[in-house]
This record gives sequence, C-alpha cells and structure tokens, in this order.
Amino acid sequence: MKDVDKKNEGEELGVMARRRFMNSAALAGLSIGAIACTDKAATGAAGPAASSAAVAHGGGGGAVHLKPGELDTYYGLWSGGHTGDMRVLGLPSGREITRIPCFVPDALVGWGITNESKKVMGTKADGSLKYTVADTHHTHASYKDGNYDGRYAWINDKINSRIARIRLDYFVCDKITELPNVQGFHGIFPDKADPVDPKINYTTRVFCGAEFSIPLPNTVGTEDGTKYHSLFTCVDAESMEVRWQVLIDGNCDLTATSYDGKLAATNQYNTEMGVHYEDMMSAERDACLFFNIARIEEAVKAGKFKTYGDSKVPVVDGTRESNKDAKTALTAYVSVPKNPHGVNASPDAKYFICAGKLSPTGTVIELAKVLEYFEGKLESPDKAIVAEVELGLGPLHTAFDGRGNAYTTLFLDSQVVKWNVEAAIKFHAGDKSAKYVVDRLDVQYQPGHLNASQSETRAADGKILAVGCKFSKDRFLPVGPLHPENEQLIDISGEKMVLLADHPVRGEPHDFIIFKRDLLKPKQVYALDDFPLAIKDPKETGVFRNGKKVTVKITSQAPAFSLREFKLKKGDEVTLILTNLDKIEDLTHGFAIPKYNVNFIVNPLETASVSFIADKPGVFWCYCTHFCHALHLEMRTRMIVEA
Ligand code: RUQ
Ligand code: CUA
Ligand code: CA
Repeated sequence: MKDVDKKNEGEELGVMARRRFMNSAALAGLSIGAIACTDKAATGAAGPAASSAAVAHGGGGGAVHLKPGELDTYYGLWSGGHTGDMRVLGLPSGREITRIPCFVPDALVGWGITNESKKVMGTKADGSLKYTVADTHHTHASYKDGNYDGRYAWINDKINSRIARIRLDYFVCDKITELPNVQGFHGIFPDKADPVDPKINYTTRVFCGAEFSIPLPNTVGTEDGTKYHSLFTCVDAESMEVRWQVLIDGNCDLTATSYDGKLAATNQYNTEMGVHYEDMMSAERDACLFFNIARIEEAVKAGKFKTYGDSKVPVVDGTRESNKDAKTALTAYVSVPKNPHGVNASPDAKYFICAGKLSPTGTVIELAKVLEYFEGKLESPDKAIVAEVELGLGPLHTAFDGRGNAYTTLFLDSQVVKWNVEAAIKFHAGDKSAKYVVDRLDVQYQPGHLNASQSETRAADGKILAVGCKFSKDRFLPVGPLHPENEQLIDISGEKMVLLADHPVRGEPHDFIIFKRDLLKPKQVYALDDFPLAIKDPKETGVFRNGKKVTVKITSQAPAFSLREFKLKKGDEVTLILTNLDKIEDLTHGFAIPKYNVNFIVNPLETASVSFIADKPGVFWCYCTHFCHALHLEMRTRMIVEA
C-alpha cells in the first residue's frame, strides 16, 4: 500500500525512474516481467484488507456476495481461451453460468459430435472435424444506437484464424468462418453504424485484424520476411461471409471501431515487419492504423482490388506508398510509441486510446481530427494525437467509466491506473498542473485485459471493473505447476478503486465484456420448427431403411425414449435423429451410445442428429446422460446391431 501512495505523491519522479528502467533493461519483456512478479508478491497482502473495506462501505458497484436465489445485475461474456468456447458469467458475483462451445468439441452438449455442430465447425472430406484446437482472445457483441442490442456476439480463434458468431437468443454458436490469406487473427470488433447510411445505426460488419505476416498466397515456404504481408478483414455480420480485405504495411493487433461507423483502427506493434522479436521492437514508434470504411467499400465496388490464391475475396491496397494522398487515402498510419497494445474507443465517441506496452504511455487520438486528415485538412495524421502521457510500465488495455476516466492495465507494474482523459489532453497541451492520474490500484498480478460495466458502449455506467491477471502466484491453494489466472473485480463507483474479489480461472481467457442484464432476452425453449429434421410426433419414430443407409428417428419425453429398442445390421450407415418433445424449461435429455463415441444433449424442443457406421455388433444401451427425472437412470433404449 505504501508503495502506491508514494507513486501518487511523486508521480513525476516515479515516471522518470521507471523510464530509466525501461531503457536500461533493453526491453527484454520476459525478464522484466519476472522481476516485476517477484516484487509484487510482497504487496499482495494489500488484497484482503482492500476487500473488507469494500464490503464495509457497501461498494457502489454492489456487494460481490449475492444471497442464494439472488440474480446478478450484469452478464459477462468471457473468452474461454484454449477451451475454444465463450464463458457466460453473472456479475458482480463472478458465478459461471454456462459455456458456449464454438471452436473445440464439447462433451456435455455434443459439440463436434452432432451433425449440426460439425456443420458449423467445419469438416474434412471424411467427415471428421477440420480443427480441434483453438485459442480464443476477444469477444464483442452487436450494437444498435451505441449500445448492445442482444443479437450476436463474436469471438476469434487466433490459431486457425476463425471467427465464430454466437446467437444471444439461444446462447449458441451458429456460424464459423475461416479467414483467407491471413495468420494469427487477433483483434476483432463489430462496427456500430454504417459509414454512409444513417438509417443503419446497428452492426452490419465485423472487422478482424491479422497479427502475423505471411507470403501471399502462402503456398511456398520462404524465409524472406520482407515479402510477407498482413491483412485487415471485413466480415458480414449477417451472412458471415468475408466481404473484403485490406493489404497493409506492418501488422494488426487489436481492433476498435468508431460510433459513427466511419472509422476502424488497429494498433500495430510490428511496423518494422520483423520476423524476430528484436527486430519487432527496434523502432521507437509504431502505429495505430485507421481505415476509412466508406472509401474502402467504394474501391471494392469500383473493382480496384486483387485476389490471392484460391480466395475470391477482394483485397484493396492500404499500404503507405499507395495512400499518400489524404483526400483519396483508404488508410492513415498514426505514429504511436513502441509496440503499442490495445486500442479502445471512449464512450463519448471522441477518442481512440492506444496503450504503449513497451513505452510507459497512453496515446489519445481524436477521431474528428482523423476525419479532418482524410478530408485533406490536416497535414499529417499524427496531428490527430491530442495526448501522449505517462501512465506506468507496460500499459496494455483501457476501459472507461462514462465519467471521463480511463482505466489502463499496467502489466509490468501490476497495477490498474485510473486517469482522466480531458486532464491528460490539457497536460499534453502544456498545462503541467493538470493532474490526470486519479488513482492507482495494485492487482495480483500482471494484468492483461480489463473491462468495465458497459464500457464499450455509450452507456458506460462506471460501476464495476474486471481485470484479467495473467499470474495468480500465491492467491489460491497450490495445485501443482499450472497456476490458474486471477480475475479480479474492482468497484469503480467512487473516486478510489476498491478491490472486491479474486476468481481463479483456467488459462488463457483474455478478453471480456460486461453489460446490463436487461439488454438480453434469452429464450429457454426452442421451437420445433427451428430444426428441419424435427420429429413432431412419437408416432413418426422408428427405423427407416434404404439399403445400407438407415435413419433412426427417436423422440424423448421424460422418462422415456420413444423407441424401447432399435435393430441395425453390421455395416449400416446410420443417421440417428433425436427430438426432445419435452417443452418445459430446464428439461434437457442426453443420448449416449457406448463404444460408438456418441454423447449429446437435446434441450426442450431441440432436434439433433449423429451419423456413424454400425461397425460393432452387439447390444448397446443408449442412455440418457442428463439428469432429468426420478427415472433418469431407467431412461434408456437398446441399440441391437446384428452380426
Ligand atoms: S490481447 S492480454 Cu489477445 Cu491483450 Cu489478450
Ligand atoms: Cu432423460 Cu435423464
Ligand atoms: Ca515495433
């Protein structure tokens, strides 16, 4: 705690000392990280004291502990990390309510087992899944009028450059698109309006940034990195087809969009286009790259594009060389210090903020000025920078409270710094009396993402802030070498931040959004007609044979399946369709076939199907795997495969 106070008083001294440290340590990120970790272990004791204070003052952000039966105020949509799914939390309690499988098979719901989910996930010619690993980072939801409209959320898979869409009415993934021409798809953000048509005040595009550069087309292994490229991609929010891509200099990292739909941006840490890390950090400044959406779409319409390899996707030229004339430029490269990380739009719609990562600064870019640049009224896009202020070591991501304050994670300092954006702008303009740093709070430890309630909308409410700490060290009972990450919840309703809670989480979840629960109206029972294969009446069930091709139709109604047994012949090519005719909320059944690697569920009025070859003769008890009734154990049917 003392450490924190000192920093508040001696802001300038601290910054100078830290700056020296950054330079002398030659910015070898890993070793700096290790030092900072050990340092912070000692101050970790501040945690428990801070949380009891929060409970005592009642915490404007609300107490973390909800009484049994009480519901949370906010939904949290969380990236699941390597489990390739989306976690849904209730906040402020931090209770995990569900997980929505997307990129990786899931044994509970049968994701990657049923034909319906395999179709979404993508299969090879032999019907097996194309990919079974994923690395999800970022999740954001669809907008209307600058707030979430509860239609969709999107999440990225960095490993295989896939974008998944989640329907927020049923909380299911309904489409996955693999991006062409790119590797390391990282940043993702939906637009919030159309750049041209004011009637379209909702999301129709999703922008995707590719972090790695590769040869185009990537068909021959070549070492010469100067020939590699990175692209920025636009995906249609409804069809999930790739609309267009922009060839750029440097790389993409995270993505942000303006509230008027006119601009999207990505921070670039590798403007050097290095292939080794020392090359990637050799320049003092990199960039925040802006895209003029209307102009890009005009260029596509006018046929000013190329295609690469098998891909039909139009690729326009957004490189520096081809975009020197501001009045026709598709892109603008705003210079930002040293390997910036994170670009975030402020809820007043005025600014994008880039965090410096290897520079202890935050850069505030005024969007109105970026638009002026595109009109030829500003000599350089760099003139759109209205503040570049010292925040602390290793700034990564920024959230907002809707009261003019920004909250930035400091990875190396293991802190969240609260700073006032307008004060920072005054300070930058020369008013050295402007105190922009409002508060600092130690977090445990090494924070990456953070997000505040409603922070990414015009309705930012400044109540709670979640912080994804990459290291938990001593915060939980030891469980062997793999430590969980530590997600912390902070009350930001007052002047000072107050730590409320720690939650262990399996790595590597990254990003999340938090929004008011009344923005969603989820449905809890399907409609039979949602599924083309639905079996509407138990009388329609049975075994239907067409040579070797066999369709088994079954319905479930607690505590029985419509067929008490069904007979197959060895070698049959079977498709089994199951409709759950129970139509009351929370009455889910499961269906497992031993030795056939089949297990899936059907929710109320849901239909799912599986296909397999009946290659093993014998008797197989297909049983309900989801506890549904006092006779749940008795809820079975026999699959009899004759030799
Ligand atoms: S980016 S910390 Cu994918 Cu920051 Cu996660
Ligand atoms: Cu049906 Cu358990
Ligand atoms: Ca760099």
